[in-house]
Amino acid sequence: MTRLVKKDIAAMDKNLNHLDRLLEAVTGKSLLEIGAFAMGKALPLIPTRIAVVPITTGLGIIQGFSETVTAILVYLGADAFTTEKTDVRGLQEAFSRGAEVVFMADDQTFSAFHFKNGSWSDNGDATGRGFAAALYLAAKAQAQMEVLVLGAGAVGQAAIEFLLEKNISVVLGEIDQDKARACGEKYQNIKVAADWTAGRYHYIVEATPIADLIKTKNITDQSIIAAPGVPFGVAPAAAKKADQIIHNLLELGVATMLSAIS
Ligand code: 2YH
Repeated sequence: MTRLVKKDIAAMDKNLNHLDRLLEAVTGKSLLEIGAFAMGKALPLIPTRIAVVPITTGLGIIQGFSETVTAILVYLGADAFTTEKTDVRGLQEAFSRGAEVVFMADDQTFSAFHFKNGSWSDNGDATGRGFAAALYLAAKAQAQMEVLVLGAGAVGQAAIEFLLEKNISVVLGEIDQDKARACGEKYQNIKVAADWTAGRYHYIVEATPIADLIKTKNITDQSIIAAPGVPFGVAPAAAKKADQIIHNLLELGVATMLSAIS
């Protein structure tokens, strides 16, 4: 799993409005509306007080990570703050300042927990659903649409689940044969592609950790690609050729997590 670095999140808080307008232009919905749609939630969400707790374990704090998550939540209308203390002291601070929800991430997992209503959300799941929802909206839910999901990890599987719930045909592209077989058995209504590279797919979710995986020959000029993968999985020339690219590193995942726990 790829860990975000400081430069991934630098200036993210200042670009939220720009990203929101961009998403609206492509999908017809705002960041929060996509997140709510991904989770089948109605807006406005039930208000709650949220703390984001920095976690020092493993490789430690990513400078600006918690503050950026807080900025995204505040942008989305939530009452959110970053705790001054970290780890268990940070949790104490969260509760002593009246938080009902805690967002926190270590090197593997980024989760949100609602300690009052008992719900919780994993960033990988939320990201997969959020990007699949954005793609579905951008494609205007074309009848007969078929989506190529690249990657059978947590993000890819969550995307598959969302698309199957919407009765969309899913084709999985996964380089690891064992993973591909296991995923094909888990979701019996999907096809597993023997070769996805011929460029016949208009709608793609790129959920692998492979940089520049998608090349120009793999897509059409009508392709819409939702690319939550880190690093970015679309080669520069392919990104230019595609009709639309939906890509952001944290924002849509956080919006979907907020919707999930509300
Ligand atoms: O970036 C990450 C992991 N790759 C989890 C991603 C889950 N999809 N973690 C962030 C670590 C943050 C750090 N512990 C902090 O600053 O609190």
